[in-house]
Amino acid sequence: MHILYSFRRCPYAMRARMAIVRTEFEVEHREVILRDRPAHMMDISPKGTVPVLQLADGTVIEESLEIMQHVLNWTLSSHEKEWIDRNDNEFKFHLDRYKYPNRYEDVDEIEHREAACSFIKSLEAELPSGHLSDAIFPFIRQFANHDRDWFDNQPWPKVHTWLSQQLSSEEFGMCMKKHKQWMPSE
Ligand SMILES: N[C@@H](CCC(=O)N[C@@H](CS)C(=O)NCC(=O)O)C(=O)O
Repeated sequence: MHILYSFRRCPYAMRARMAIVRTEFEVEHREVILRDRPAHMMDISPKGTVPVLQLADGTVIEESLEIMQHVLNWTLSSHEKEWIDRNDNEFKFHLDRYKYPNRYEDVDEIEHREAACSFIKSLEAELPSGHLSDAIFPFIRQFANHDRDWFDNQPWPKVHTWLSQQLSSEEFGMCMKKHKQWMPSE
């Protein structure tokens, strides 16, 4: 059996789980609490981030995008790479500083919210679809949830519809199923 170490609210883990749900790839789901990471997970992936997929043959895949690519048999086009690169670097940088300004020195959360908007405006002009959409929407969900009233009042009708379609999908519901913390004795 393949093993997936995951954390429910992590957007990287969400994108990996979306790929798994879409393909009915079977895994043993091991829910992780980040401050109490299982020794086996740390042994196979010392960098300590989730998600981590260990295939039945022992191969370890410890990057969410690589998990998606493996599960979906997905080869990224250069266009998809550019989008994901912007999401994972530019947008995530501003998202973290908007959500958690106290974790950084001299950070103005509103400036970072403004900077993050440039990515959302690009999405509004060209919505992603398919696997690319699954790779990106968990991060937009986080951004939206931080101040839902503000987000809902922005002039982004296409992004609003796209996000709510993703969030109300059966697949997302499956991917957000609750699991209790995995214990090595299980
Ligand atoms: N590049 C990694 C990033 C994964 C990541 O940063 N996950 C966060 C949770 S959302 C994590 O495990 N953080 C734990 C830590 O940094 O100690 C991926 O795409 O899988």
